[in-house]
Amino acid sequence: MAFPEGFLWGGATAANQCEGAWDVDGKGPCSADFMTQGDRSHPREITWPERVEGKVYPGDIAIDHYHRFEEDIALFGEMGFKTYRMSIAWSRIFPNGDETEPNEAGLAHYDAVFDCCHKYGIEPLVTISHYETPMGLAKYGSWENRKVIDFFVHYCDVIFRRYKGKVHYWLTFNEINSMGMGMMSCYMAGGMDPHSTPQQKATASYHQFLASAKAVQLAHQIDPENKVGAMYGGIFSYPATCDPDDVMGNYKFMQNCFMYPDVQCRGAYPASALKAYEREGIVLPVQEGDAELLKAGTVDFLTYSYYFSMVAGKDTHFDVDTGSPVTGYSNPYLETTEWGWTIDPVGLRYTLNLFWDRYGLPLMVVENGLGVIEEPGEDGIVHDQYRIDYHREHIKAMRDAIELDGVDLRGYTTWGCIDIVSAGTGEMRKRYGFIYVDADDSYQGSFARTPKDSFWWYQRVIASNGECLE
Ligand code: BGP
Repeated sequence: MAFPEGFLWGGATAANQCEGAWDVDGKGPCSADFMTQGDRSHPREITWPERVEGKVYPGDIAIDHYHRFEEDIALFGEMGFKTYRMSIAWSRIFPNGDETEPNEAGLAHYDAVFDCCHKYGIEPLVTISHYETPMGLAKYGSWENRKVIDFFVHYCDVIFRRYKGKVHYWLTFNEINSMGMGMMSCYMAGGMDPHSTPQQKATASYHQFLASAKAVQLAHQIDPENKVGAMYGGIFSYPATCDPDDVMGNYKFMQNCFMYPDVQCRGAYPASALKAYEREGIVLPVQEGDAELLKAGTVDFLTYSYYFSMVAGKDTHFDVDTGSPVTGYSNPYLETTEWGWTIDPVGLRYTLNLFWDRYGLPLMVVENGLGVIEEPGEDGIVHDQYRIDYHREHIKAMRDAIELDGVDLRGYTTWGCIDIVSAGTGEMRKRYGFIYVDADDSYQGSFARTPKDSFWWYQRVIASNGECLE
């Protein structure tokens, strides 16, 4: 059998994209609550500090998972999930982020969620911060301020103690490299002002690294059974050609992206990143003891999202205004989704090898999936053979990485295992799920849940531990 016994098959969501109930039971406003709905041609707007009358904020209702989690988790159980990757909305526990006492209603909610998971034999895999920073922290400058580390660690301390024995797998920051990317990304990744400068983003990342390192140590102290992982947002690229300048351009691009897992997995900034900061005049706010802390707080495992691969080369650069990578190339060998994302299962095997060779840490693929516009057929069912094909090829790539390459891969959680709101565009109609949710982009509908064809297929995959892929 290629997949090891105990392989963690499952699915993934994030609180702000599925829960709704944005102001219920004492929850405070988080970054996602100020992001309007967009679509492929209109980016989402960030309206912080206001919520503008008449605009749609998709996270307000989302798929109402907050009130329907029992039904949803029962369906995950029916599929045979071994794990459910989800996030705790920080502002349900600390409404403004900086309180001393947690909000009991928020804590009780996740007690019920975790109990429900265990009822179905599902091990929760919890992201502590997934694009939902309490906006009460904006008055401090959010992650630019070192104080925010203490608020985050206090939040961790509370949830590690409260859920001891119920949760064993934690991820500190979703796609931690988002902080260094574009305007929307740094807001999503940490409630930062979208116009933050490269210096501000580098400072914020530095603080997130320290916070993550402290969280790792604390999790181990509170429960030696705890395992804490890093989560990298899957940016990977191939060289545009074998022109050495393209190969070098691609390498520099990847080096830049890998700074994030390097710090979390190796406990220090790579020399290339420090040199780049020096050239750009960026100064990290280093204090005594920080280097030791980063070393002592390396993660137990590395996870990442994988949707597509990119191409980079001598013309690749980071846009100076937005910080977004401009790779400047496309890949003629790959098809793309309706949202222009390349479909590249071989790239998944490639990246698993890359990370295994680079860090030698256990790996999990915690996001992978196909976002499409789809409607139920006349029989009321979504017949999503394309999604089955997509996942089958990616599972084969993981199988090859394990069986042929010896990669230590421990789990696979597909993104949006139930239809949820898209993070990038805010659309509901960009659907990834094995379960169809009857809600449209205006959040109208019955919200009924119906298994798609892929639901029964994934059930067979899990039951056979990845042997049966048809
Ligand atoms: C990742 C995020 C998720 C998620 C996914 C799919 O970057 O961690 O939150 O939503 O991408 O992206 P989208 O929702 O934009 O299709």
